Parts: sequence; C-alpha cells; structure tokens
Amino acid sequence: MGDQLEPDFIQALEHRPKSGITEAKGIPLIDLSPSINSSKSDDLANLVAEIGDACENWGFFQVINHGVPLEVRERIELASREFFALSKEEKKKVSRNEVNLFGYSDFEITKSVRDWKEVFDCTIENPTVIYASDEPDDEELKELYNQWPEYPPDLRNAKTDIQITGTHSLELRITERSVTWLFKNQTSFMRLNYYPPCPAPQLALGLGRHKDAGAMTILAQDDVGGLEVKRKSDGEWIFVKPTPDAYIVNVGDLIQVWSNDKYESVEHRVTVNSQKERFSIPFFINPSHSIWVEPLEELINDQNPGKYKGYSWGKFYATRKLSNFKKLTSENIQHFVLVHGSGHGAWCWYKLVPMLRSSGHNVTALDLAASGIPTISDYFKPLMDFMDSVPKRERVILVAHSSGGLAVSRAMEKFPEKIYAGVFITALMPGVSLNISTLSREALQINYST
Ligand SMILES: O=C(O)CCC(=O)C(=O)O
Repeated sequence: MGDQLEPDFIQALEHRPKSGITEAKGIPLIDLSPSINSSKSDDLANLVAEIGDACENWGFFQVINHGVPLEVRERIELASREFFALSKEEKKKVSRNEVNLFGYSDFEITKSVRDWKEVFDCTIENPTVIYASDEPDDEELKELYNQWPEYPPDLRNAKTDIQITGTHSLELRITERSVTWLFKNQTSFMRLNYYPPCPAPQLALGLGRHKDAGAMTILAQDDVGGLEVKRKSDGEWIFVKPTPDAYIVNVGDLIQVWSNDKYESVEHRVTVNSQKERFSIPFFINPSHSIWVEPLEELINDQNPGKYKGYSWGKFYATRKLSNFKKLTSENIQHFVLVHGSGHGAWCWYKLVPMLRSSGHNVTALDLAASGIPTISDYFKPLMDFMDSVPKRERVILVAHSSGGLAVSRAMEKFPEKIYAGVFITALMPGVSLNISTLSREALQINYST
C-alpha cells in the first residue's frame, strides 16, 4: 500500500462510497447496566426486549455501560497502534499462512476487490480446533495456534484481555435459553484492523460490503469513523458515528439462521479517508466447529416453517479459512464476463445477470456487436480490451454464447493467467411469454456495467 492506488483496490462504480452520507442517528444505543447491576426481573426483561427490537429492526446497535473495563480496551488499542507502526518486514514475520491461519495480513479481499487495510488476527481458544478440510465426510481435525510478534509484548497479553471481553460478551443473553453451550470450544477470534490514509478514498473501501458469517460481532472503533451500515428499512448506506467507550454489536448469519430470519445479518462496509489512519477491533463470536446450524426448534411451526437447511459451522469455517490460501478471491465470489453471439446483444443474458448478481457475484456483459464487426479482430476487440483492464492477480470466468465462443477462445489463449474457466453455451431459454421485443425492452432497464 503506497502513495498510489493500484487497480485491484478500485471498487465498481455502484460500490464506491458516496459523499454526504446520512448519519445513523437511529441506530439504537442500549444501556447494559441492568444486566450488571439489577436483579429485578422487569429490568432484565425490558433490556432483553430492547435488544430484541434492535436486532429485529436494525441488526446493529451500540452498547454503553457494558462492564468491560476501559483500561482493557485502551491497552489493546495501544498495542494495535504500536504493532501496525512497525515496518512491513517486521509485521510480515508473523504473516498468516497455510500453517498459521492467525497473524498479520495486508492482502484482504472482499467480493473480489482488495481492501485498503492491514489486519492482525488472533484466536480466543488457543489452540482453536477446526476441521482439517472442507470435504463433508472428512472428520480429521486440526489445531490452530496464535503467533505473536516480539514487539509490542502487550499484544500477547491481549489474549487475557480478550478472554475478559469475551466473557462479558457472552453474558449478553438475547434468547430466553442459555446459549453458552454453543460456544464451548468456540472458534471466536479477534481482529485488529488498521486502515491507513488512502490516496483516493473516493475509489476504494477499507473493507468492502459484507455480512458477518458468525453468530455476532462486537466491535470497538476509534473516534475517526468510517463504518457504514446498510439500513434495513430503505437500503441506504448510513454512517455509524463513533460513541466514546461504546461497543457496536451486530447480528451475524448464524443468528439469522437460528432465529429463522427474525433477526437478520446486515451488510456493512468501511470507508477510508486521505488524512487520518483508523483503527478498529472486531471480536467475532463463533461457535464450536462441531455445531450443526439450523433454525431453533422452538421457533418453527406450521405458520413459520424453517427457512434454512442445516449446515455444519465447522465445514463452513474450514472452507472460509483454508480458501484464503487456495485462491485469491474470497467467499467464492466470482467475476463472470458474459460474451454473446454475433447476432445478439448483451440483452440475451437478461436472466443470467440478475441470477448471478443476487448470489453476490460480479457480472460484466460485453457488447461485441458494438464494434460493428467489419473484421474478426473488431469483433474480438471489446473482450480483448476488457481482459487488458483486468487487474493483475484477478481472475474471471468467461461465459460464451454461440459465436461469442470464438472471442472467448482467443482470450483464453492470450490471457490464461487472468481466467479461471471458460464456459461455452449454445442456447438460451427465455420464458414462454417473452419474445425478442419484450426481451429488448427488459434488457434496456438493466444496467449491465460491472
Ligand atoms: O472497521 C470497522 O468498523 C468494521 C470492521 C468489520 O466489519 C470487520 O472487520 O469485519
């Protein structure tokens, strides 16, 4: 990360931060003191209801009077600043790698775009036990250990501090039954985030839009600000103003599944700025690798049938953690490049584009016919230009329809290092009520840019 913004950090137009973003005045601020000081069941019931409302309506809230000593937070924050101020060479001595999945990284990718940040991850249970592979029937386990830099020594002591924080976090009861058993042999971990000043903050993100895959996240942010949450009510990105000594809590995907969608995991992202560095510390609360995740039995009935198939948290977690080192894109999010046949326009992808996008993939549909097709190389040109613009280290999946296959074959010869796979299809099946003119009309309403 230097003074120039490399192309792999540049977000697609629709994901770039907007100026004049709304401030999230409405994010609930919850006083947790009744959970610490009060033994009155009414006080606790009110608090539980307040947290329930916040989870249901926002998926995000801030807590104050949480009982986590301020010195604990200040100690970790100081250690984090000291660590990230070290030289790259020093920090890379504790890099994450295939053996040590915890440690330092300056190469985080979210939805195929690089994040403008550095991180240091450490686990709570040391060792943390996870599945050794993502193969469903492979029961082999492996142990993950923390690695610590020599300096600052306080980072190592953060482990004890984290445990204190963790104990407090787990005391946040959001259902009427205790959930602590889920977190025996937890796979929770803490991340130190460092967002350096960025030369082009209007083009990049410190952390791309994402939802947290675990149960719940508790986040300490400094006073610089940059966290944005996608408001559930209208899909607007809103700024979460830092509140001194507050923690931000957000619902993760596991709570969404356990609650059968009553509490939804909400998208969030981090913007950066050109002047100030920013630090934050998320604590990701995750269950044991052995936990099978499905909607809680007591919430399911004929009126409210289960909306999710069960899945193994351990297998999901192993896929996530191990995939960091198998490929450079994360979360199995791909960039599909659709190349139509000569007689068609980009409209012929009208069904595939929304389908791929709704699964979170990036899609570019190229219009080859736009080049007028006087020669074969004119016909190929939009794809060749596009492949030239694909950043180093990024790879795309090319999908060709009919004679678009000629262009895709050419690109596969010329840019093999930028292509994961080429898919060749010969026919499309529009719905029965659609003909060429309705297809064209629909296509005009879709924005096909990346
Ligand atoms: O830095 C922040 O405010 C948010 C961090 C976050 O969402 C994450 O690390 O997953």
